[in-house]
Amino acid sequence: MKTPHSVVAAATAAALVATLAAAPAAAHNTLTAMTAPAGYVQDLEMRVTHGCKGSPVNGVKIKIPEGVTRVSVGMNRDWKVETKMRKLPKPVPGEGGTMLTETVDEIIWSQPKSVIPALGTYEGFRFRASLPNTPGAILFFKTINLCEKGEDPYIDLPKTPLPAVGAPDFGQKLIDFMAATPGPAPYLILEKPAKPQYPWGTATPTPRKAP
Ligand SMILES: [Cu+2]
Repeated sequence: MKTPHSVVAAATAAALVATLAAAPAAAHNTLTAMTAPAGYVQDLEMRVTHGCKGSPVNGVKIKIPEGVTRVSVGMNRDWKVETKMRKLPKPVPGEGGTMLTETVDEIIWSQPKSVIPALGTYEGFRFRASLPNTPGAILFFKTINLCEKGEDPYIDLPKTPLPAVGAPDFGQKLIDFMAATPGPAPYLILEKPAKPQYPWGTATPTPRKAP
């Protein structure tokens, strides 16, 4: 027998499902993982799920948000990949003791071997980046799908800042934002890491002694 509490929970869950089904959020561009540990170098993937009002997708542009550096783009044999750079406000450490003065501003995939059909399938666009060490922050990766006819922009940001991650109304406010605009920018929530990314350290291993 259901307790009143579980009935309420079931009703709430049903209402949430109805909200998500009513909102086209499930069909928008989103990052495959919507959370990541703050400060990690993270593999990311932007998922493109449909074309522009029936027109197939033949290009994708992603704007890299402030604070995200050391971007590299996954090898892709089906698309031409280009990056645009921007100057950093101040240099940040790069690999091997170097300092970086600029970072990727935009990634552009174009000229596919074959287009993404307007409906019925999806494709992931992979890149990798160093995330800022700011647990609780939300990064927005503005993305535009370019189609044979028209474009489908996911560049809208919340009109009022979202409550802090973990606040009681955070989830609802996030759902409201996703439903309130035709093109919400894909987001990534930075979580406090449970452990360092490289708990064993990153020093070069000691070479083995010759036999
Ligand atoms: Cu959509």
